[in-house]
Amino acid sequence: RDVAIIGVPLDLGAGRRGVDMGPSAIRYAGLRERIVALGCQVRDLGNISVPLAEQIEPPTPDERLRYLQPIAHAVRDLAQRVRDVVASGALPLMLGGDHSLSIGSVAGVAHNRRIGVIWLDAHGDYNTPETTPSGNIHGMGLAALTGRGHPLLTDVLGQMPAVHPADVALVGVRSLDDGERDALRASGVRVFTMHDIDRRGMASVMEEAILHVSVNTAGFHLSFDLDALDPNEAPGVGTPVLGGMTYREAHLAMELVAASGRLIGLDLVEVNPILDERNTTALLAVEFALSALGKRIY
Ligand code: DIR
Ligand code: MN
Ligand code: MN
Ligand code: MN
Repeated sequence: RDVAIIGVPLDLGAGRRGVDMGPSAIRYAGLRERIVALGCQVRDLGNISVPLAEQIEPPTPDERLRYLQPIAHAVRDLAQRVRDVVASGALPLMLGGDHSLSIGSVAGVAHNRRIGVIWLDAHGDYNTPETTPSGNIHGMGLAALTGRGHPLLTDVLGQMPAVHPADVALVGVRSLDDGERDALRASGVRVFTMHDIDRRGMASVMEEAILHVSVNTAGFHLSFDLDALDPNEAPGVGTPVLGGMTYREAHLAMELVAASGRLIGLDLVEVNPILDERNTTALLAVEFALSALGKRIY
């Protein structure tokens, strides 16, 4: 299997600075060598070029869509790169960066075909400019991909929506804004909260999620926000929420992803080295990537 790594040092979509250093931290944790050790051919395509908050003036022309223009530009760039990677037969692996980058990665993977999406997250990322409490675009990514939000975000590669809500599963949720919850309920997205994981166990939840996103699709993209994990295990994230997945649960989820044989793209996002402890969260991100790509101990 061929893997192409793309870094997206974007923090304009998040409320806190620092996730722009996520790609470096994940690379430093040994990502490339360790994927090579699995027997994959790996190309690191470097980073997408993204402006710094300090370079942009005025910072917020629209308080409900902070940094819309530079984010729209970055996700378009990314989507084109990802589309080319997919055409070359490789699996694109994105390193973030805030979760708004997935608007580009998923649009690229979904280009000219029907795909499923599994969105692992403490949050729904289903806000629109009308419902957002923060104006942060990283809280709007999944909504944009299913056709809700500003046209610069919903129509990245000329396919609207990039993904059908019925082909999406959201797993690990435990923090939703009020308007976001209503939109999600009406959307047709399949939602598995931490409550479902507690009651049913991760294996049952992930098996259903994988089946849901695999029916009549070319495969699924996994967008992994590291804040899906419990902050006690993954402290290096900008918006921690108590009550998250354990390392064991997330690891099992990745092994089920690998076993499905249907993974066609992977994002590892929201790693914030400023808030991390000795690169713990980046190291976890690498572990999860390896398991999702088929690493086995026996
Ligand atoms: C909150 C936080 N729902 C917002 N969102 C996210 O600002 O829209 N944090 N995604 O990671
Ligand atoms: Mn997210
Ligand atoms: Mn999140
Ligand atoms: Mn379905």
